[in-house]
Amino acid sequence: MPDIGAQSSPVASRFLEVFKQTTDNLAAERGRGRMVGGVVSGGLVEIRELDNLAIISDLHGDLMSLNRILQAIRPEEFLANSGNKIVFLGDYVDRGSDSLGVLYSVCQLKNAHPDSVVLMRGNHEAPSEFPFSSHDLPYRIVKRFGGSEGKEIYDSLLMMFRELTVATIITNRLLLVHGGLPTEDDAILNHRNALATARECNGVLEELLWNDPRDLNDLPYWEESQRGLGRYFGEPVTRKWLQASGVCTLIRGHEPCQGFRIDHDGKVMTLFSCQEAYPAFKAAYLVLTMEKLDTAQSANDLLTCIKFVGKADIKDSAVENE
Ligand SMILES: [Mn+2]
Repeated sequence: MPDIGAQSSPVASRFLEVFKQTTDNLAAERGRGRMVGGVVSGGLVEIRELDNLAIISDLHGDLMSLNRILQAIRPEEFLANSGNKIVFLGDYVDRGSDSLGVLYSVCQLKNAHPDSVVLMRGNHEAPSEFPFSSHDLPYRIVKRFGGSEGKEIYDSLLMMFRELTVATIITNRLLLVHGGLPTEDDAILNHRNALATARECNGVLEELLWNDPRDLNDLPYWEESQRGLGRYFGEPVTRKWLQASGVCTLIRGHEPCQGFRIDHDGKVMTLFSCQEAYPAFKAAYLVLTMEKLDTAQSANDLLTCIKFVGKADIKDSAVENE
C-alpha cells in the first residue's frame, strides 16, 4: 500500500523541495507541450489516449479523505499502466486541518508520475488578484513555521499555483474544470485559445475557477454569482461549450454536495471529494474505464463509476468505518 501522505510532519526544507520540484515539472511539461498520451497548451491539457481515469475533486485540507481515496485507487499499481491518469480538480487547501499535508501528497504524486497526474487549479489556489475571505492557508503556514520560513513556503506555493492547469479535455468525452464554464461568446468561439491563455489573471480564469451551474434559461443565460467572483451559468452556455469542445459531459467540483450532483439535463456532474469541513455532505471520486467513456452519452451514464469515501458510504466495505 502506498504511504503517500502518511509521512510524519516533514520539515520546512522538505516542503520547499517538493513544491519546487512540482513547479519545475509543471513548467517543463508546458514547455514540452506534451505529456504521455496528451498535449499541454498553456492552461489546457488534452488527453488523447487513455485506458482508465480517476478524478478527484475538492479536498480542502482533508488529508484523511485523500488518503482513503489513494488507498482505494492504489496509485503505484494504477499508474504502472501509462495509459491510466489521475486528474485533480483543484481546491487542495483551506477549511480543513491539513492543507499542507494534502498539497505535499498531491505534489509528491505528481513528482513521482509527472506524465500520469494532472493537477488543476481551484479558486483556493487563485492568484492574489482574486482575494477571498476563507483563504486560511498562509496563516496556518506562518503559525506552524513562523514568519520567515512560513513566508518562504507560501511564496513557493504561489509560484506552484501559477503553473497549475485550468482545464482538461478528455478527447471526444469530457471537459473538466474546477468551477464552471465562461459565459462570453468570444471565449466559447475561441475555446481552445481561451482555455490555453487562462493562466493569465483574466476574466476567463475567474469564471473557470468560480462559476457554478444554475437553471438560467433566459438570455443572457448567466447571472452575477453571490460568491462575489464569477458567475452562475445556464444550460445553454453548457450546451455551447460541450458542442465547441466536442465532448458530451462537463465534470467540475467547487460546490459541496452528497458526493455528486447532476445539472443541466445530465450535461454537468459536480463532484466533491472531502468531508472534514463539510460534515453534512458526502465525499466521492470517479474511476472511469475507456469502455465506459466510449458508451456514456451524459453524466447519468457515469453514476455507476462514482466511489464514495468514508463512513457508511463505502458500498463494498473495503475501507474501515469511523
Ligand atoms: Mn472551489
